[in-house]
Amino acid sequence: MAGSDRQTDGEILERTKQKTKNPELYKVLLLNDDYTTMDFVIDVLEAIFHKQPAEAFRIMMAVHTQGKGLCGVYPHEVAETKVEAVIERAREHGFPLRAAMEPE
Ligand code: TYC
Repeated sequence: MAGSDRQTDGEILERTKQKTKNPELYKVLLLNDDYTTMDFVIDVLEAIFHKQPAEAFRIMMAVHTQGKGLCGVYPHEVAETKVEAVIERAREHGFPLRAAMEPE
């Protein structure tokens, strides 16, 4: 019994050392299209990416003029959830707005 106690202690120490391993990060991008309104894109940037109004406007214009724009950098699961939230909100409003993720 004393032996297995020691082994359990060892595993816990090992886990403590590894728990801060960095998650892989992904960029979430918005893509331009000809049909989604500028106001709706700004709404998405404020509601889903928590941007202030001036920053939301800047990103929207970057997407509009350059084809795509960076909305944020997140761990894989968070990035996936953001992309799905954009597509779902756009679908609810009848817009074809698209989002994508790529490794940082
Ligand atoms: N190009 C759109 C328009 O002129 C606006 C727009 C901006 C659409 C950014 C999508 O991700 C986008 N109404």
